[in-house]
Amino acid sequence: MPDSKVIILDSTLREGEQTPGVSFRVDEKLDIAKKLDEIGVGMIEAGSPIVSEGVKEAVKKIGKENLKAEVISHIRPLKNDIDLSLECDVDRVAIFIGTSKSHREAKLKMSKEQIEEKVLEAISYARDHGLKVRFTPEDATRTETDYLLRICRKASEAGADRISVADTVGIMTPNQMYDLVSKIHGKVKAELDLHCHNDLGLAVANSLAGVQAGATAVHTTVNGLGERTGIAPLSEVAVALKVLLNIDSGIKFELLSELSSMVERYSGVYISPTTPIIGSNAFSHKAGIHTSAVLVNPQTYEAFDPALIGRGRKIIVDKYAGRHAVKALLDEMGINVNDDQLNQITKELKNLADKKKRIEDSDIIALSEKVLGHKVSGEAPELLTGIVSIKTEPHIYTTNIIRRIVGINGVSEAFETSGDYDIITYVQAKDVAALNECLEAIRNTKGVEATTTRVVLKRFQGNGKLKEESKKPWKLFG
Ligand code: HCA
Ligand code: CU
Repeated sequence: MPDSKVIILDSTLREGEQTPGVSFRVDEKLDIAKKLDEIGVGMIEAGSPIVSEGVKEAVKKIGKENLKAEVISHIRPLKNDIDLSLECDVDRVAIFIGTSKSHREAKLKMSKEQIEEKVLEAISYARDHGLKVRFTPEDATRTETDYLLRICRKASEAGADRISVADTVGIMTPNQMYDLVSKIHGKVKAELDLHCHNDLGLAVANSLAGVQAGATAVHTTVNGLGERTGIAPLSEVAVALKVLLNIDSGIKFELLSELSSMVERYSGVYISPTTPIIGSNAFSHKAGIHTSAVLVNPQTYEAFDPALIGRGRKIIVDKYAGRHAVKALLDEMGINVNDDQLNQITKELKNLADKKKRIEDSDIIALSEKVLGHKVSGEAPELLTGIVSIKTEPHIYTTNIIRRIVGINGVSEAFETSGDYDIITYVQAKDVAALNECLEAIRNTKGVEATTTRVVLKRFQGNGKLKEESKKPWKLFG
C-alpha cells in the first residue's frame, strides 16, 4: 500500500457493479483493477465471490495479479463467504452486516447481541486463516450511537484493523459526519474508512468531513457508480483532498480522465459535460466577462489549475464571447486585426451565433476574410491530421454514433464503413494536445467501443478526376 495520508479504496468492481444496468466482464474487471493499481489506489474492493461464478473468477484473477493495492472481497459474516475469499487469494475481507434498527428488524430479524456474536465469530475465523479484516456496520449512520460504538470496539478488539463508517443511504450532513467519525475515532483503535452514498449529493462533502475528523480511507467508485445515485467519485475525492485540504492520496491525477473513459466504455454509463474534474466543460470559459478575466489571470474563474490533472483550459467563442476572447482566438490562428476590425468580427460573430449552434474555426476564418477583405487561410497555423478508425457497440445504431461524432470539435469528416471498423473519421487539430482532446471526446462518445488513430505524416493527392469530393476532407477550412 502506498505511504499516503489518506488511502483511496476503490469499489468500482463491487459497489460500482451494483449500478442498475452495469455488469463487467471478467477481462474488463481485470483491466480496471490494473488501471486502478497504476493510478495509485491503495485498496481495491474486487467483489463478493458468493454472487456468481463470474464474480468469483474475477476476484480470484485480481487476487492473483500481485497488485500493489490491497485486494478485498466484500462478504457477509459467514464461514462459507470467508472460505470462498481464501480460495481467491485476497489480502483482506470486508465483513458487513446491517446494524441499524430497521436492518435488524426488517431485514435480519436478529437482536443486537446476535449480530455482535456473528460478527465476532467471523472476524476470529478470518483472522485465524491469515486474512486482514475490515468490519462494516451497514447503515452505521442510522445505528444507535452507543450500540455502534460497542460493536465497533469489540470488532476492533477481535482483530478488525479497519472499520467502515457506512452512510448507506447518504443521509448525513458534513457536520454530522464530522461529529460521528470524531466519536468513533476517539473510542476505537481500528483505522476508519468512509463509505458515503450520494443520495442527497453530499457524498464528497461528507467524505472530506470524515477525513477531517480522523478517518484514513475513503471509498470511491470511478464516475461515482453504485447503488441508486452511487458513492463519492474517485476523481472528485482525490482532487478535493489535495486542493482543499492539501492531503495526498497517492493518486496520479493525470490518469483520471483515461480511467474514467475506460469505465464509461465498460459500464455504458457516461458522465455529463458538467461533471467536476473530468467533465468536458470543467475548464471551459464562455461568458465574455469570464473569458476576458481568465485571459488576464485564470485564477479569476478557476478553482484550481487544470494542469494539476494534465488538462488545459478552453475559451469558448460564440455569442457570449467578448472582444478579448475573439482576439485571443484570432492571435492563436495568426490573424492580425486592428481594433475596428476586431469589433466588427465580434459583432458579426454574435449575429452568426444567434443562428448557428456551434461556431467552428472555419466560421472565424470566413468572418475575418469578409471583414479584412482578403484571404487569411494562408496565415492559419498548420494543422495536425489524424485518421481515426472506430469500432462501435453492436446494440447502438452506427448512424446515431456518427451524428454525435461529427459534432465534436476538430472532426472534419466521418464515414460509415464496411470491414474491420464501422466508422472512419478525419480529425484536424492545431497541436498534439488539441488532437488528444478531440480523440478523447471521440472515445467518450456513447457507443464507441474502441479506436485506432493514425497521424498523417505526408499527404499525396491522386488526380481526383473521378471523385471531386474526395479533396474535401483535406481542405483545412470551410
Ligand atoms: C451494500 C453495503 C454497503 C457496504 C459499505 C461498506 C453500504 O451496498 O451492500 O462495506 O463499507 O453502502 O452500506 O455498500
Ligand atoms: Cu454502499
